[in-house]
Amino acid sequence: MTNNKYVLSWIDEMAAMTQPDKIVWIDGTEEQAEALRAEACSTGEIIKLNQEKLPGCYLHRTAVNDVARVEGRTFICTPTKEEAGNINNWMDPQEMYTKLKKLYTGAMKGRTMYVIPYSMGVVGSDFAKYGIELTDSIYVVLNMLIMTRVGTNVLEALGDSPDYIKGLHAKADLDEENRYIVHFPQDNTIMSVNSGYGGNVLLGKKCFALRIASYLGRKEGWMAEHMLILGLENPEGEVRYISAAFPSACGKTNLAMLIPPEAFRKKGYKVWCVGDDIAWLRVGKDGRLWAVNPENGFFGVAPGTNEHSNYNALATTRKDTIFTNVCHNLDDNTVWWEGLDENPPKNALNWRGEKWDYTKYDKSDKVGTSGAHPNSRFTAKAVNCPCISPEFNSMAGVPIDAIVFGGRRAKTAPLVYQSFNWQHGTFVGSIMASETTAAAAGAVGVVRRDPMAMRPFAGYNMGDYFKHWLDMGKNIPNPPKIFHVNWFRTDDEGHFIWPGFGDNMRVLLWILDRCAGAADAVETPIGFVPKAEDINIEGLDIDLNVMRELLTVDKASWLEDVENIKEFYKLVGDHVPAELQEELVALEARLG
Ligand code: GTP
Ligand code: SPV
Ligand code: MN
Repeated sequence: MTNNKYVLSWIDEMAAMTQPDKIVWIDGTEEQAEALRAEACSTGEIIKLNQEKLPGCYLHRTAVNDVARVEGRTFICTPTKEEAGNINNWMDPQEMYTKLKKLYTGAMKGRTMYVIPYSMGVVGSDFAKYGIELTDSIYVVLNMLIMTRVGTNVLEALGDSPDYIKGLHAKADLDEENRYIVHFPQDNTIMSVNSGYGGNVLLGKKCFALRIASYLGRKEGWMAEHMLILGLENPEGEVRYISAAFPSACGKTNLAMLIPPEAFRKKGYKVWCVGDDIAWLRVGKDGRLWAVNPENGFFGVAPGTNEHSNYNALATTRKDTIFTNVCHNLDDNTVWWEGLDENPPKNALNWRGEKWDYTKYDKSDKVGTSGAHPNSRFTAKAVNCPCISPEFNSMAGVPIDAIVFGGRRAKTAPLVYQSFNWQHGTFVGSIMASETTAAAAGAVGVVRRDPMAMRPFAGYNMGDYFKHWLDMGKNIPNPPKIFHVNWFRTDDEGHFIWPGFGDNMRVLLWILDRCAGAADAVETPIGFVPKAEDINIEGLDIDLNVMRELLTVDKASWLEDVENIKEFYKLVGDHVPAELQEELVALEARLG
């Protein structure tokens, strides 16, 4: 398929180590994909679902101990620990290569090694970067075919160049103790072993498009961010673009595909989805910041997705979709998850593949008693999304008016606020915090600082990453305005106060009005907050008092946060830029 000597010699070397029985090149054709699906069905790796109700759809279950990203086992192996920083796990590259070699040696005996040439971004575009993933998992191949642009045209575009990202994945024996997700930024190399779950093994996604790409972006003057990209069309037919960084399972897919509330829909407002997880951003010739979504599909959270919360995501999954760790309805061979509807299947298998009794479901023990795993996912094609943006395949991307940060905060963070300027906006991103979710292994619901939603994904020192944000600001003549949102404030009973989902559009409108200089705001110690009456609540069962509550800036809890931020900056270490330390001092002073 290629004469590229860099590619061929690397594959030879990896095959000599892992010792597969055979090597199969993935060419991107439907014939080959269909043959692989049939093979995976014959071994039970995937299950063919009801083809009348869900054409082209399959179910896969991962191992029970392998259901989320494993941040504790994810490493950035730069020559010095300082380059990786205190937030990343680090090991000396040679030591890590030696350790991994033992785990990979013979790992593909009796198995097939698939060679997946793929592109992140439209093949041939200025933004595009190419990768080759070697894997012994058909599930990975089928997911990569949806999530990235795969095929022989990638090899043609690469030509004789050594400029591609090497990715080696072996399932090995799925041993948790020897699970490693490792990045060697200086070698353009990713190595993943002993996992079969999404973000650990679809190496184009978090490993390449965020960790390696963020490293390359700093070197080359662009940014790789954990951001959705959406276009909001007004009744005049003008589309403005917003990118937003929320941590894992905090609402990116939902916001990216939102359907405006009825009153707005009738007036002609519409949201177009460009991307739901990753944005690559570059300064355009016009001096604005331009974004592309390097992915080609969605790896979305299933639980909570339904006709009302996210109609477009649900519609996207009605064909050509791989479901992972959801509940299997045996009566009609379809899938189900908590929050899909009020009718849990009576005759079903849970995400572990065991007979499931829906009457035993206990919300406080989702992993133990739910039908679907809380981090169960769908892999679906972007082209199948009813609101996919006409700009999705654009070579140039879309110009960004507003960057939005956000997290899950029961208290403290108001519904929305605007930063004073780029530097302060970078500070606002750097102090982001959110309650942890099931997307990563570990405790759920614990507040932790997650700067720019990149804590698990920055491929180098977090302090240098902050510096890169500040530097980018100086190089964008007409930068986006920076905001922060929080859909997750709760009342004393723990209920969300803000309705969220489609109604989040009301907040986006205020944001775009601010960008256009058309909305008012109140200056507070943390930034500009809307006046309660400036968020359009037409048709909502919420009054101005509730809006005021959602928008309050409680000084005492912010001062508590300041203490926590100081600790966090200490943890990040001495690479935190002086400008951000000054912003922190200024915030504390304004809070009095
Ligand atoms: P990753 O794919 O892990 O990066 O997640 P994501 O950021 O795309 O999150 P997603 O949109 O899949 O939402 C995760 C969970 O949050 C789902 O269970 C949603 O139903 C829920 N959620 C999303 N938006 C809102 C909102 O506005 N309000 C509330 N209360 N819940 C929301
Ligand atoms: C996330 O955890 O942010 C995801 C899912 O988008 S994964 O691909 O597993 O990282
Ligand atoms: Mn994500």
